[in-house]
Amino acid sequence: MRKFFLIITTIIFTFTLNSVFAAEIEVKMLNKDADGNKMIFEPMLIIAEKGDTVTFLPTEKGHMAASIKGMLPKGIKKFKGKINKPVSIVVSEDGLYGVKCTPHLANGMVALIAVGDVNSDGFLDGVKLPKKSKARMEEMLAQLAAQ
Ligand SMILES: [Cu+2]
Repeated sequence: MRKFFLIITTIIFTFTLNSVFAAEIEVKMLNKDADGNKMIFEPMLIIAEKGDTVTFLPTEKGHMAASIKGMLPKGIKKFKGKINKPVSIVVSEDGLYGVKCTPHLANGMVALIAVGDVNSDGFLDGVKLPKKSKARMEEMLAQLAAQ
């Protein structure tokens, strides 16, 4: 019986710790960043821990955030925010999460969330992206690999 209570206490403690340490990460959706890059998420590459919440904020008008088909870890449901509305996602699985602003996908408005130990091999395989978005994705994957 004592052992049972010890296990329960440990479980509760672990959950509490996770909720205390889970971070809230904010990403701005911008027409232009300080460096003059247009139609951009800031930050574009988001390094998160499992359990964190990533919120995309409509800092400037005309943007939204949605998951990109085929670019989510297994077990993560697709998501889609509305234009000019914030949208949050809890990153509850390790892996890479591809995010887009649908109206500005052709302008390269994509973001990448990396959670835990990430293997980016083949991440872009079979995914159709406009040239600018693909270039930014490749740039971020290279940044990740260099870490
Ligand atoms: Cu946009």
